[in-house]
Amino acid sequence: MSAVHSIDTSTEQDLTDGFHLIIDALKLNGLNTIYGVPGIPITDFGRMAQAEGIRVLSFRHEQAAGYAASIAGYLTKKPGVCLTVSAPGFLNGLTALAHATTNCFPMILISGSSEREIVDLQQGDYEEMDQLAIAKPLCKAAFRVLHAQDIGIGLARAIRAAVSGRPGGVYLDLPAKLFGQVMNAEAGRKSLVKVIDAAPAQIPAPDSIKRALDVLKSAKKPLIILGKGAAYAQADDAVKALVETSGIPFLPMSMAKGLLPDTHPQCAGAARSTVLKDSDVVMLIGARLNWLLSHGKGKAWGDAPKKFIQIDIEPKEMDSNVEIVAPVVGDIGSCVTALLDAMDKSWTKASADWTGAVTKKRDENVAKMAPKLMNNNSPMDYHGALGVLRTIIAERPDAMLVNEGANTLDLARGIVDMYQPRKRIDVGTWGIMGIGMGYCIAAAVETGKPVLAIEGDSAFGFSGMEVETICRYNLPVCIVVFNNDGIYRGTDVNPTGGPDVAPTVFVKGSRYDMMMQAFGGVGVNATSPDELKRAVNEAMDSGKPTLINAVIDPAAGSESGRIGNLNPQSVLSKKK
Ligand SMILES: Cc1ncc(C[n+]2csc(CCOP(=O)(O)OP(=O)(O)O)c2C)c(N)n1
Ligand SMILES: [Mg+2]
Repeated sequence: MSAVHSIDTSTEQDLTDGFHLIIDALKLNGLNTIYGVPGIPITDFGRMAQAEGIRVLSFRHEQAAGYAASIAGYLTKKPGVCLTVSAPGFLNGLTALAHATTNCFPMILISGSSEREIVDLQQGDYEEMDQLAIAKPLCKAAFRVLHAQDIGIGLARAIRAAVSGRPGGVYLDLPAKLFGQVMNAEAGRKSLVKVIDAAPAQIPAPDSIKRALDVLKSAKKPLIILGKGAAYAQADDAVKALVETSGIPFLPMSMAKGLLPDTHPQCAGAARSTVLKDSDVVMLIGARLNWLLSHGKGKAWGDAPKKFIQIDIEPKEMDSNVEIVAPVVGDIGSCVTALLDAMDKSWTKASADWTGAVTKKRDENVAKMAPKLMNNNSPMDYHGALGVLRTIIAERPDAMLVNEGANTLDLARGIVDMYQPRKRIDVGTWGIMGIGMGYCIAAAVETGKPVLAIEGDSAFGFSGMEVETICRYNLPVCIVVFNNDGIYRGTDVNPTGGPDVAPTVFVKGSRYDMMMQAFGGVGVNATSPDELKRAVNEAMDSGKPTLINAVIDPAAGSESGRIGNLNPQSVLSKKK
């Protein structure tokens, strides 16, 4: 037993405990919001944190709380904090921690855990689980604090690990006994650590900048791809200046939309396949050559030889899929600024031949799409409904947009233009369903802006119970459920003719709007684009929690949205 347990309680006013040291350590480091679910052993901790001025947002499921924390990290560059109970609560939060790590969002999952002595002997404690060991392979770092005097340093390590270098998820294991440990208050105060310069600038090597610019100068058809790492960096002015000084067309990845407006003359979003195929030098800024970019090779990239320049904070990212001829390793802000500084006034902008060809293609595609977006069909198709939402975002460019689903995701991404950085938050690197309501809550809490969520009916179901949370905290969230009676389409049939419906099909004619009404929010059933428009505008004006059941033609969608090609195929099933 350590000495801290033997202190005479007559000096109680000079004591502090684990509960308060954790709270003080969080506050000292500006971590003032906790997303979580209460229970043993962290219920009192949540109460005390609230009493001490931390905003403690209680969810209905830890996964949603975890997703909220992860996106809070993305939006603020400070780790989002998720708090859970042991074993099952921890596991529920762990998906979000892994998601944060995969997406490079800073997050700390704090879970209470059971008695170490019993867990380690596997003697069957309440919610027994070796959480630290389980978390380790799924996050960037994992720590356990056993003594009250180590809380300060433990949290400091967690914060640094989460935000420095490539950000990610960190697990912090706090055994039940820690919370009640007492120690001298003065010594406790001194044990706290305020993390200085948690994410230090990482300056790129001058050689790497020169090499990158040499490659860029040699390009006839250059392209810039902006990833969510570039959006995360909050180096918005520098990125804009680099794009505009270079005159190079840019392609925003999903969550980088709005870093420069989608309506920017150099935006090649609507000419994606052309620029991927025809470009000869591609500069990746905070974007990885993963599946979302077809690994930088194959059909999508065409036959013409390509050279890649990559700007990323993580050196291991270089050559991950194809050769990177000019790796630039450093934080996005420092790298982009260094490139700009080295591009003197004589910099020749990308050729008008190339930019003209890209603009022509883009304008053709936009013109082709335009009439589809104006239809007022009932039931709605995706284009009719999204045409309305596109206009609403154009009129309210500072609103946050949350998006998940398959067709609902892919079509919204293509149709709804974004105008400001970090306004679009979505399924991310994994294409994960279930981020929806957690993202809505964190977006509203962290930005104070109104939130519009565009949700597939399946996607919504993963976190739908959190509409109660949204109502409880009276958040300005308007959820539009694209209700096509199922996953991808609501028209599949059971080939056996048996009573079970097909695995992709839900109850027909469901009324998701009534879920919101159950908790005192506004529910609207919208069957035409006109009705949808009215309801969304009303919700965005009022700021009242609103759910709009947007009735979509069950036959309108396609298999897996835009990524049906990723479904495995067998020659056998084709023959049938
Ligand atoms: C956690 C998780 N589980 C399952 C999936 C597989 N999945 C991809 S999209 C999708 C739902 C698509 O249906 P919906 O949200 O209704 O969009 P729609 O295409 O019908 O518009 C599912 C279940 C996933 N991406 N993530
Ligand atoms: Mg659906």
